[in-house]
Amino acid sequence: MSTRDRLRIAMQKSGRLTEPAQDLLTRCGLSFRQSRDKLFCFGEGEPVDLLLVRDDDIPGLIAQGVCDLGIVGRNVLSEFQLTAPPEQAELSELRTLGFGRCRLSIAVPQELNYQGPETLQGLSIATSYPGLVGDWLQRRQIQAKVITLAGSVEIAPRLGTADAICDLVQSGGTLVANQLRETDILLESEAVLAGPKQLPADERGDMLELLLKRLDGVIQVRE
Ligand code: PRT
Ligand code: ZN
Repeated sequence: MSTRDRLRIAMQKSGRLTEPAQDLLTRCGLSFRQSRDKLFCFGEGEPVDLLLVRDDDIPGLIAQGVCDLGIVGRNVLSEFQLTAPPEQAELSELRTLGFGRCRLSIAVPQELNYQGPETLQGLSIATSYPGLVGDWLQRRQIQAKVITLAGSVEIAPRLGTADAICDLVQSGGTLVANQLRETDILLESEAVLAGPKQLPADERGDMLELLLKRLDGVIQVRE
């Protein structure tokens, strides 16, 4: 574990979680001076800095000790916990944050006669979450081929590259537009504050405790 006296929080640089995460930190009384390259934001007042990165990189940065905390979707955190080497996967959800709500679901072509997860036996499923899908299939003892795609998962069935998909769903509009039907929910997701199982025991730990207290106040007010 590196020795630093300032707390470092990783959050999404640009995407769905960026604005609500920034808003949350502001409500916790934190303010940041934006650096020119916009990757690192120095905290004014409190000893808390920000690292702005792709959401997928956040769990790894915490696991490596580059950052102390991260604001990230449970979907990304859970996938990391299932696929990272065991010594790196030791992360936990310190708080749920109440934004970025969505679900990770299986969806199949509307015309498929779906009669439950066993219908997926022998079929192929396109997803960006091979760890979560593999785990879900294994628990049900279903053998299906998991095809990992980085994006545009929802068009895979129409392209003929997969029989079904597993992707994030919010309104369901994307599924309907692609003639797909949601069948099973694997994970209910929202943004979470992620951290290591072992919290830092130095000054960073004190700041972290203070931040969690403020966060609880902010979350309570909103509920
Ligand atoms: O560049 P970077 O890697 O950081 O960004 P990203 O493109 O991977 O992430 P981004 O900004 O799209 O999403 C960040 C996080 O927001 C996700 O990891 C989820 O935790 C959360 N979130 C909440 C969502 C959605 N809702 C969502 N609807 N992430 C993605 N979607 C997509 C989904 O993949 C599908 O394509 O929206 C489409 C479905 O939406 P509906 O409303 O049509 O059902
Ligand atoms: Zn991403």
